Amino acid sequence: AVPAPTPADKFSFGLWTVGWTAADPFGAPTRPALDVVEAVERLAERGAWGLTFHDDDLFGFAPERAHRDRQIARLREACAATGMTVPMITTNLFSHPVFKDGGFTSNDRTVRRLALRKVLHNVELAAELGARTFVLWGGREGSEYDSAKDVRAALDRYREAMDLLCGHVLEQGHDIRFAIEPKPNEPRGDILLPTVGHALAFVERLAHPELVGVNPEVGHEQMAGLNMTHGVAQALWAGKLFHIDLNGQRGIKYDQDLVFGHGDLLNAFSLVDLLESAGYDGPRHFDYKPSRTEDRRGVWDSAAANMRTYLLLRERAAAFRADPEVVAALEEAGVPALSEPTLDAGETVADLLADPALDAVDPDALGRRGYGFVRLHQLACEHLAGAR
Ligand code: GLO
Ligand code: NI
Ligand code: NI
Ligand code: NI
Repeated sequence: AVPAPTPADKFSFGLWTVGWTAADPFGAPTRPALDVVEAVERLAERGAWGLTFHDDDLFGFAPERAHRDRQIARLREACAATGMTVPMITTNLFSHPVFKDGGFTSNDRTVRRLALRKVLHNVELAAELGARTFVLWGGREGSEYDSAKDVRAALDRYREAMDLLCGHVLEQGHDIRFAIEPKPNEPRGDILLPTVGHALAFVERLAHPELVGVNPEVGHEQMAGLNMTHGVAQALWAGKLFHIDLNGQRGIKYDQDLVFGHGDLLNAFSLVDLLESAGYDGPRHFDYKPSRTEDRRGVWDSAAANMRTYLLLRERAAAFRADPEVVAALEEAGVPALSEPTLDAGETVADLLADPALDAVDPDALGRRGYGFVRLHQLACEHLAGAR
């Protein structure tokens, strides 16, 4: 039986995901617009915990004051009635033509100032709604032509923007942290901060690195041919996994935004295993798109599918970890042994260089060691396939 999602699982969805009307570069929308109240109600019925949104998703670009207030009030009422939360919000710096060369890093200074003002307004909204995480996806920060962007200057401007935002949040006393969402390309030919690793390195150069982490997305790492689980592990290691975008992607191609697990299922399995065993307690946020072929029912079926897949993988990962054969195979593979420091406590370089035990080692014999990784992985596959 598939476990039923509950708010304790902390599943959240972007309003732009279930609300996507499925217009793509080659075709018109296939579904009508979705109202925010319906989104909150339908998601709550299915056991979700949170709704996230871009400013433009809820009240459009440059809204009339009354319309903006009304939409925020309707969202608040729907949340109060259903128990749904708004754990994260984000700003759209990519749809309007003004941002065609970027927001924080547009070559046009006035555009950069407009972008900053738009984000500052939405940071205030985040604080009002009690959202603890503010995601920044710089989809238009980048270029198609190397000569068109001074990347070092662009990174200076990116840093300037982040330092300003962090300074503002500290000054206002808001309980908000920023999470940068890397993506290698699409819509720009090359996007700045293309992978988790690039973003982590950037964060260390900021004035307030403690306020900035990452929001890795499954499909974005996989579009770059990278291993999402490894990227997330490094983010956790750095204390920087502030948020996560779960979805599915099949290889190096356009951004598919499939349901979580509908791409590389084995990588999804190791990702859930990692999140659960590392004690990640942030939102499990789905950033997917109900495929263009789907009608309203398909939208809600696909929303539920994300949560079902996560919960099934969580169950399968727990069974994998509890299986004595797996425990033995992990031991044989040396997986737990990697946690032991390579030098003894207090051991020096001189001690290591003079270690008689190392003189006695036969490297050829050591080189014949089998690690049993394939057998271990097969055990994972069998658990995933429900055979154990
Ligand atoms: C697009 C991104 C986008 C972000 C969103 C949150 O590929 O995944 O959906 O997650 O703008 O800032
Ligand atoms: Ni994405
Ligand atoms: Ni995507
Ligand atoms: Ni995303």
